[in-house]
Amino acid sequence: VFEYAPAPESASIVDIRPAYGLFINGEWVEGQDGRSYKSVNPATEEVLAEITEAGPADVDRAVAAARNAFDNVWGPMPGRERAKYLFRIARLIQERSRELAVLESIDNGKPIRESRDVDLPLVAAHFFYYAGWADKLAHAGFGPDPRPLGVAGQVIPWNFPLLMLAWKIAPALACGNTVVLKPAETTSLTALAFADICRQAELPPGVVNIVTGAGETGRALVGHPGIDKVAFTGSTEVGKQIARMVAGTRKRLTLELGGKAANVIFDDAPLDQAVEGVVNGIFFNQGHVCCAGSRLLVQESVAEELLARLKTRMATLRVGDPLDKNTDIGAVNSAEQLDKIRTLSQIGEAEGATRWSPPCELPSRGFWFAPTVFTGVAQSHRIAREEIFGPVLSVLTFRTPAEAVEKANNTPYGLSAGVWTEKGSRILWMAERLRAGVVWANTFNKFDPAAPFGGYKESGFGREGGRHGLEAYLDV
Ligand code: TXE
Repeated sequence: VFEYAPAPESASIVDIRPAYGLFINGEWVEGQDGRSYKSVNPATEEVLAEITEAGPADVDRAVAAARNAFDNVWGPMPGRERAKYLFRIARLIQERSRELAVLESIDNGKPIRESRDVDLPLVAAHFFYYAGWADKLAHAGFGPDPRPLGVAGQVIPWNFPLLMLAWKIAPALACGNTVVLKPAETTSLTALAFADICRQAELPPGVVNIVTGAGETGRALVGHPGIDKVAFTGSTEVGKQIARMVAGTRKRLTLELGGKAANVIFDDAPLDQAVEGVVNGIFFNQGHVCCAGSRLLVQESVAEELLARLKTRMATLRVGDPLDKNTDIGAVNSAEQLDKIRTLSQIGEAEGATRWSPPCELPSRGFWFAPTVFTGVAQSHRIAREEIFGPVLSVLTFRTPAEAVEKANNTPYGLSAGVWTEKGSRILWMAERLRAGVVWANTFNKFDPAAPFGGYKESGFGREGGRHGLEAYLDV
């Protein structure tokens, strides 16, 4: 059993322990090969904690615990009983939401306003929503006797650490599956805090297991013969590797991968409202959003006016301390991601696009990138084709609705899109033609646990959220 050192005296609302073990079978345990890595605060580069790196033997233990819990406790438990635990978890998340929001902002770099007002309310909402389904699965239209799949291996990214955990764990548990979840290596802390919440909720041991580590741990989990389902959110590249690993096995798979969404603005759109939508679309969460509106498609007749207003608005965005309630753009999550954003932005300039950022003083330590817009972007430019996953907007123009659709769909991805127009008929016309899992009309980046979310094309397959999200965890 992993022994905790006491929390340092400086610990305030959040209790970050100096070192964390793995959460297996309801207990904190040491990793079997003694390896660990450091978790860093991206806003200061300070080391936050030492995190255990799970090896294959640890993954093995976690899967065995999940199997045992599935066979003997959670699988046979009536849905109404499972619901009680999920409601309890949801309430505990609400009670501890202030602490969890601060922890998320420290570990991930996102502004506290977002973790407090967006991430945490949505995390709780997902557990409430799926708790409500747990005793109603026989009435969900899947047939009279839907069954859980068994043990789910879940791998999540660093951009919405606790929210992605909720998207994965809540529906899996509601349906009667047990899980082994691996958070991203740069953002493990809220998943580990969630393990504490499972204990507080007296969730039976083994129903939720958290194994920390990087790609190697993820591979060990995905490739483990004892799991029945793999759920992954992350890069398209790793998603394809996982699809290859899972091919030829009995495992079910859902993938939620990258995006390059078009935010399409017509000349009749209310421009100030559209500017807010563009800002929210690309600068929310530093642009570390798979469904970010990273390509702005604006109708030629209003392009100049819209860009002028956008630049004025961008100049008001505050970049800095994630824990400051006035901050709009926090820290980039890691040095690697910052490097990727810088490289693609340099490529954008080299390919001939025009780069602009408002004057902006960035802190000397930590990982920062100023809000950036590229104009004069051609569809062939890499910044128009590749996911940058940072606060970088590429602007293209169009003349007709048909041209807007053609350009919006000219991407291997298909996760989301936005349409701004006063004409309801045009919204419907566009929504029918855009090849994207979500189309927002006169808004952007709006999420609801009752709405299915997921991609077309290389953005992956399967849906999370809503009744559709249950399908990924049931046999019927
Ligand atoms: O992703 P990875 P990275 C995109 C975004 C970003 C790029 C790279 O463009 O710049 O991906 O980010 C685990 N088997 N998105 O490198 O590697 C890993 O430990 C099993 C979009 O962080 O895909 C982490 O837990 N697991 C995206 C998770 O996969 C493996 C969110 C995601 O990391 C693995 C994040 C392997 N072989 C990045 N290799 C979105 N869709 O929202 C890594 N992992």
